[in-house]
Amino acid sequence: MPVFSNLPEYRTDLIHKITDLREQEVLALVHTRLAANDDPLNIVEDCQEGLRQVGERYERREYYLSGLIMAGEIFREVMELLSPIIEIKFTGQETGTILLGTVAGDIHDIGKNNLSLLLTSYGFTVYDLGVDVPPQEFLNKAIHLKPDLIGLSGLITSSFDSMRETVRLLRESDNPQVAATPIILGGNQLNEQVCQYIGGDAWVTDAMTGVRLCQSLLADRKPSA
Ligand code: B12
Repeated sequence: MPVFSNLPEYRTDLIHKITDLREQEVLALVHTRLAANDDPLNIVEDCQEGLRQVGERYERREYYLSGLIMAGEIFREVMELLSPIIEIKFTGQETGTILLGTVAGDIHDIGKNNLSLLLTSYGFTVYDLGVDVPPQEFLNKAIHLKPDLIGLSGLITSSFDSMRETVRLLRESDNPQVAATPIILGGNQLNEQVCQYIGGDAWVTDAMTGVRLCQSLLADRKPSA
């Protein structure tokens, strides 16, 4: 996790504007940073930190649910500006396929969509099942598609049990290829202990690390020449 207190002012400025839900100021600042050729991934990272702080205000009851909704909407608008640039800037020739979805009971999809955008830009084929995906649906699609990797997204504590159940079902599949498919977990609330509880192969809290992980897992699976 980056140390945000060490960031330059123009970056903490965006974080604060997101945290304060200043929609128009956020969008103006994003335009300014893009015009100055800033890395779009830095902008995503700053937004993610801003959203995390919105979540903290919600926990402290300084914001209501509407605050979370507003924050999500601001980020969606930011991503509308960033997506075309990310698609051009980040390209790759990966040939792997990944089955992706937000697990049952959880409707958070901003982070999952970011990951999907980056993976697609790098050349991966992404099958996105959407949100609130039951374990059985992951299994059915995995049997049908035989992906190289499976990615489970979950942002709320209760999604850990959905992730665990999904992993169990996949691992116990009669289909040996599906049972052996690496499963990556993603979401801001994850840590090593939670990953072990769920039974995933790896976990990440940001999309770019997720892409690198997918690349290295695929390299491990491909037979060496
Ligand atoms: C926006 C938001 C919402 C929006 C979501 C809109 C949407 N379309 O997604 C709405 C308003 C719908 C919402 C609803 C709720 N929310 Co909410 N929400 C948030 C908030 C503020 C931001 C989440 C976000 O988008 N972050 C930005 C993205 C970019 O980050 P990310 O999701 O972590 O994703 C990154 C990585 O994790 C990774 N990644 C993500 N998925 C995957 C998957 C794979 C395979 C990989 C490799 C990587 C990867 O890549 C992403 C990009 O870098 C968080 C606060 C926080 N700390 O995150 C709370 C938060 C997650 N919500 C919370 C809560 C409590 C709720 C509600 C229960 C509120 C309520 N009373 O109804 C509901 C739950 C609804 C449900 N059943 O799912 C809590 C969860 C607490 C907990 N421990 O369970 C949080 C943490 C806020 C808080 N601090 O209290 N929420």
